[in-house]
Formats: sequence, structure tokens, C-alpha cells
Amino acid sequence: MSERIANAALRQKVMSADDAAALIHDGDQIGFGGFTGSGYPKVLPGALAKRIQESHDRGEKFTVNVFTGASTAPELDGTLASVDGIGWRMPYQSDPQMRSKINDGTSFYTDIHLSQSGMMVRQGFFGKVDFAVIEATRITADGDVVLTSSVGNNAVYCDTAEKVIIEVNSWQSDDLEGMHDIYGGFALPPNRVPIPITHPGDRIGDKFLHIPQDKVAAIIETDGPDRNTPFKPIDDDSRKIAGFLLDFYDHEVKRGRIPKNLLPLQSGVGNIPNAVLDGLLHSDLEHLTSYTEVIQDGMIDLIDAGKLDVASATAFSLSPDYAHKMNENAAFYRDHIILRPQEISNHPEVIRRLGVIGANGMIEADIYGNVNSTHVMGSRMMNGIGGSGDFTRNAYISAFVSPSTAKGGAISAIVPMVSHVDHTEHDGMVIITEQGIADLRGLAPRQRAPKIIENCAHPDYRPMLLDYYERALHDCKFKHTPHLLGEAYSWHTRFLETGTMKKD
Ligand code: 0RQ
Repeated sequence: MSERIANAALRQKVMSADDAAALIHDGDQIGFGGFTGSGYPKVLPGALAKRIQESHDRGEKFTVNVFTGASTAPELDGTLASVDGIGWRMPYQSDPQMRSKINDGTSFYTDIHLSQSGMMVRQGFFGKVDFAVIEATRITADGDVVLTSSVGNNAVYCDTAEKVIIEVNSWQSDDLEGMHDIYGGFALPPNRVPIPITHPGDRIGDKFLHIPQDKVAAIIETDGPDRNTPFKPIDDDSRKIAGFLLDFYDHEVKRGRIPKNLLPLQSGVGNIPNAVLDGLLHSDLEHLTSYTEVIQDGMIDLIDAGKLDVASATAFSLSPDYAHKMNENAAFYRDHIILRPQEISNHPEVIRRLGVIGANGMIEADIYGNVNSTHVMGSRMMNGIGGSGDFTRNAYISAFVSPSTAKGGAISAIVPMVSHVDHTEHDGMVIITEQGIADLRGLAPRQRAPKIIENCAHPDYRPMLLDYYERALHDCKFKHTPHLLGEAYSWHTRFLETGTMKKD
């Protein structure tokens, strides 16, 4: 048996994934570990999916409600969704099978801010949690748990669940011990206290997760990697967008509005944020810090280059090569990286206090600066709001970045009116596409529209957008935010009917 379970009493609870899955029943609510494909349980979900399928084959109903940190992987969301095993799920997800079950109406999905997901569970808003299923790299002789590549909502689920199942994964580095900072100071109103973080590098909690031993129902030994998808090579558009963002930071430094080493950086995951990190690597900026939710490859490069002093997050989202590097060198990286519960990594109070500079992806923005991050054509769920709302509303400066078109140019990312609103015109401050940048701070709606159209829309769509805006200005009775309401939405209808937003 693995040396990674040093506690004698907990060793007695080791069993197979099938035996552990047998403890779970129809209708149970399960809080799973896992955030952006890191630190999720690898085998219990598959065993549970098998059990669910066997029940369905017998004509019996069996679904579970799934809570996570954020997105997981095919071994969790994918396997449970593929057997129609998820009745209801929250929060962020990005698995193709999960997404299709949400969009075909099989599973309910409640998309909430990542900072609030755990808090709402603590508040009892979603009822009782039957099981927490988390991943550990080690259990100490005292029974303390060393988490792996994400913290997410693990502490919430273990605090609130009736029973806990722990997967001890020997693929994860033993040296992750000391990287986590598990804050235990949560209380419900009226007893909340300030969160004592004044610098991204502050440690305010414990390196271990403490779980009462009598709650532990099963321990499963595993040895498998995280999802770890490789990043695409940085394309020209991403490089251009990153260039505009970095020039903007430089402009803000010159104006004396942010310090020379910037303010703590937050970035969403994906190609454009990775290009931004690459741009920072090749800049002369030094002593950078990050207060974000996900550590991706580019941040590891910045740490290696001695440019990033400290990064605070709740999870890794690394390519296979970088995950390997992390496993080999976790003892070095833990001096520069802190993994916190997502209640803390995304906490509005801390984001506002530190003056985080945020940059997130979007699906579309409208000519007045409202942003849709989640719904394709207004009704098909893509991933979810994730942490973009936590950071956008509370950041010192918040930007949205996106190519100006999608689907080979058939869709404009700048539209008259977004088909779904995640971030209102009151939240985001800057919009950037490969065409340029629109700094919206201090601008009224009628000052924003021409700027967004001229600076950010693709040239193919600029005349159509300008035509819309000018007619709205002329024909709409109200001049604060002029709209031709029926026509604004027809952009999306036109795409659904003809496959392009362009008029023939
Ligand atoms: O789909 O791959 O099928 O072609 O959306 O688009 O351009 O690859 O960009 O990966 O950065 O995703 C908003 C989804 C952007 C992401 C979103 C289609 C496009 C493609 C992906 P295909 P790109 P990205 C920290 C912060 C919310 C969560 C968040 C997201 C696919 O950034 O989920 O910010 N954000 N979290 O073709 C139709 C449009 C479209 C479109 C793009 N206008 N219409 N389809 N697509 N624009 C991270 C966490 O919270 C964990």
C-alpha cells in the first residue's frame, strides 16, 4: 500500500473505486475537487458512472447533483454526463459532453460566480452535501491532507459534506506540500471578519486540509495525470491583442496611474492570456506579481526568468511538459506560488484591495460595452462565467480581449446588442481585439459606440455597425443609449438562419 497514507486509521479505509462508488445513491449531492482540469478525482467518477449506467439498464432512475471548483476533465464531467448521470451542476464547466447535456436539456446548470459558489454551499442555499470527493497527494501521520494541483472548493465541500472520499494520487508531486494556503476563517454573516491579505504573497492559513477522520468514508489510491492540455502556438491575432494590452499598461504607468512593476495581474486561461504572459516575458518589466485563479505555462516562464516574484491562484492549468516540470521542481515553485481556496483567490474584497488588473476573454461585446462571456447566439451555453465576473467588477482596471470575429469571419464579436449579458457596461473598462483598443473609462454610451466600432470591430462589419448606430441615433426616441431593438437582435437570428451575420 502507498507510503503516501501515513495515518494508520485512515489506511484501514482504503478500498477500490467500485466499492467507494457503491456508497453513493440516486439524488446524492456531491462536491468534487477540481479546477480547470487540475486536482480532480480521477477514478471514483468513472466507477460511479458505471453504477449509474447499470441502474439505468435496469430501468431505475439514478442521477447525482455535481458541485465542483470549476471545469474538470473527461474522467469526471465527461464520464458522468455520458451516462446522463448529472441532474444538476454548478459552477463553471467546459467539458464537451457536459456542455452538450446542458444544451440538449438533459442536465440543469446553474452558472454562478466562482467566488460565490462555495459561500452559497456554506450558507446552505443548495441543500445538504452528501459527499465530498477530493484528490490528495499525501495524508500525514496525523491524518492531515496535502492537496494536489488545485484547492478550489475542496475545503468547503469537506467542511459541509456528511462523508468524504479521498483519492490519493501518487502521480502528483509530494513536494506540493507547503504550496497550499487553506484559510479557515470563514463565518457566516453577521460574524464575517476581514480577510487579512494586503499583498499577493501573504499566507493566512494552513498548508494542510483538516478533515475529521470519522467523516472519511473511503480512500482510493490512484496514479494518473491531470487533464494538462497543450497550448496552441501563439497566433498573430493573439500576439496583436497582447501587444495592445501591454502598450496600454505602459501608457498607464507613464500617466502615473499604476506602479512601474504594474499591479497584481489576473488573466483568464487560453491563447490570448498566454500571449500576454509571453509579452511580459520579453518586456523589461520586473518584480511582477499575480493575484489570479489559474497558473498557466506563461507564469512558470516568468518565475523561471526571475520576473514574477509571486503568483497567487487556486489551481494550475498547465500543458503536459509544464506539468512535468512542476512535478520535478515543486519544492522550488512553492516559494513563488500560493494555491488558495477559490473563496479567497477570487474574493471581491481582496481583488479590490490589491488593485488587481484583470484581462478576460469574451464571446461578444456590444457597441456600448456590455459583454457576453457565456452564451452563443443568446441561448447555447459555452462554459460559464467562471471567475470573469469576480475579477471584472472588482478590478482596478478590467479589460476584455477577443478576436474581432469568430467562425472564420461569419460572426462579428462586436454586435449592436449582446444576446446575453454577463458583464454590464458598468463593469468592463477596456475592450481589445486584434483591430485595436477602446478605452471606455469615463465615456458615455454615445461616446463609446463610435470608439468601439472604429477601434475594435472587424472592417467587414464596421459599415454595418455604423449604419445601425446612425439609424438608432436618428430613429430611437431616447438618446442616452440609442437602440433599434428588433433589429439589434436580428444579427444573431441572421446567423442562425443563414450561417453568417453578414447581409447578402
Ligand atoms: O469555438 O473552438 O468551436 O471554434 O468560442 O473561443 O476564440 O478560442 O477563445 O478559448 O478564450 O474562449 C469567452 C468562451 C472564449 C472563454 C470564452 C467560439 C469560438 C470557439 C472559444 P470553437 P476562442 P477562448 C478565468 C476567467 C468565461 C470564463 C472566464 C470563457 C470558442 O474566455 O469561457 O473568463 N470565458 N474565466 O469559435 C459564437 C461568438 C464567439 C464564438 C468565440 N461571438 N459567437 N462563437 N466563439 N466567440 C478562467 C476560469 O474562470 C476558470
